[in-house]
Order: sequence, then C-alpha cells, then structure tokens
Amino acid sequence: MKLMIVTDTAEKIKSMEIRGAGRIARAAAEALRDHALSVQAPHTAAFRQEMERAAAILVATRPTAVSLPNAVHLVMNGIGQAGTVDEARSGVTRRAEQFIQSSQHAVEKIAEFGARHIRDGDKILTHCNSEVALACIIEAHRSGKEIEVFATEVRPRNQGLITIQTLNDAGIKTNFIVDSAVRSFIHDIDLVVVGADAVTVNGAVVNKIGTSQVAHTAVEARVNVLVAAETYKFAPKTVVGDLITIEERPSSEVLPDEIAKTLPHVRVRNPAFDVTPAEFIDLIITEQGVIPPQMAYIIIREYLGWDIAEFH
Ligand code: RUB
Repeated sequence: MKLMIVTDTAEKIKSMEIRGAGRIARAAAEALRDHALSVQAPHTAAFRQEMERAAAILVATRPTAVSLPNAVHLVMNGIGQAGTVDEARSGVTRRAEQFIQSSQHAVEKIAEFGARHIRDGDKILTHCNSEVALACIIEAHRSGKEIEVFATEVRPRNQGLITIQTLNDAGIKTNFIVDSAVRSFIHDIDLVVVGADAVTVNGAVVNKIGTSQVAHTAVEARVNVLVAAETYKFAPKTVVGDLITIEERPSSEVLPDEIAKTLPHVRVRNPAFDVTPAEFIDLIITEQGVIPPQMAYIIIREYLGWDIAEFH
C-alpha cells in the first residue's frame, strides 16, 4: 500500500525541514489523515494494521518531542471500535482535523496568556525557535508593549536565524547573540521565554540543547523563566517512570566529517536537547492556563485523556 505521504513527511521531520515540536505534531496528524484517505483495506483490522504501520514510521522519526506520539495517539484513537473501514477512516480524519485545529487554537491562547506576563519595557531572552514562545513575544508587542529581544544563535543548526527573521518581520527590536554570550547579557534581561519538546510529570522541561544553561544562568541572576508549552507536550508515560529520550544527532552537524576523520582521538557529541529541572522554571504557560511546573501532573491527568490502564 502507498505510504508515500507518510514516508515523505517522516523524511522531512528527520531532516528537520519540518521542525519544532508543535509543527512536527501537526505534520504527523496531517500525514495520518491523508494516508487514511488513501488506504484501501478490505476490513477494519487491515485498515488499523496499515494505519499502525504509518503511525510507527512517524513516531520513529525523532524521539524527544512528546507532541509527536501524543498527536499520533490522539489521531489513532479515532479508529476506536469502528465497524466499517469508512467509519474508521472518518474517525481518523476527524481526529486529525480536531488535533490540527486545537493545536492552532492552543498557540493563540498561549500567546494571549504569555503576553500578560511580559511587561512594558521588558528585555526578553529566547533560545532556539519556538512557535509558541515567539507567539507570546509577538502578542506582547502587538498589544503595544515596548519590548526588546535577545535571541541566541543555537548551535549547531542555527534555529536562531529563523527566530530573528520572525522577530524582524514582526518589527521587534532584536539582538542576535552567540549561545555562549548568554551569561554576559543576563543582567540586561528581564525575562526568559522558551518553548518545550516535552514536560515531565515532575515539571522538568526538555527543550533545545542549551536551554538548561540559559535557565541556570537566569536563576543565578534572579531572572524569571517562562516556558510556553501546549498540553500535548506533557509526557504521560513519565507518570510511571519513563524517561524522555534525548536525541543525539549526527556528529557532522557539529564538525564536518573531513575534519573529524583527521582527529582519531576525538569523539564529537551532539545531543539535540537537554533537561531543565522544575526548580529553574517559574511558570509553564499552557492553553489551559498558567501553572507552576510542579503542577504538571494535573495537566497530564485532566487534559491529556490518557487512561492510566494504557501504561501497562
Ligand atoms: C526545537 C525546540 C523548540 C521546541 C518548541 O528543536 O527545541 O524549542 O520544539 O517549539 P528542533 P514549538 O529545532 O531540534 O526541532 O514551540 O515550535 O513547538
């Protein structure tokens, strides 16, 4: 059966043409929807099997952003107890559409809530390229607050370039700094706003490598740290002790292979994400409201709709 739509999206996620936890989740939902529309199956069991194959390909692309398995899980639940292939198909497409819409709505809600925590005159530091973190900053600017942003470069993939492009397009005064300059500028900063790939039950936030250094530096300087994260970035399985896998990407992203091969005693390490403990975070802004990180369990229980029985 044709898996083209799915493998194409999977390739784009792997190569980071599609990146950022929210966008990855929406792209996976779209791919499952389109795949469901094209699958020819003689009965629901065959349809389910084919969809599960597609879901597994998507989930295997990048291991850290929990939004991906959460979105796939929500969409796949659309098959439910469908009696016919058509029912199963429309269950999947409906769930996918719902997810995409609710994700877009969540970004808008978070922008609204997050902007309230940004004051007129604030200098804000952001790291990496987070759609929701930027939405908060842009909403604060749109509502008339005079703000200035410090954006990091984000080695090795330079997501900071996308960030400064977006901020520039929004007409926001922005300073572009290398990652290692954060501590040099922290005393100019009033607030750190970042996104998340995953939030664990104990309120730790997994985000782009370097986020924990940024947060640590902010805490030392008594600068508040806000994390913007839709509820589908909370990780249900951390309730039963699962750890978030930190993706380690190819060393060639950090050091070209031609140079690396001349240095036989050197091993290049390239973890793409790190873990910021709850103690370094002041608030997590979700579309359901603003919470201290220690309340992460409530989000998982109330809003994610995971049945605890599914963990076993
Ligand atoms: C992206 C990253 C972002 C989060 C949140 O990493 O760490 O901060 O995914 O982004 P990568 P968003 O570039 O490796 O995917 O708010 O857009 O979901």
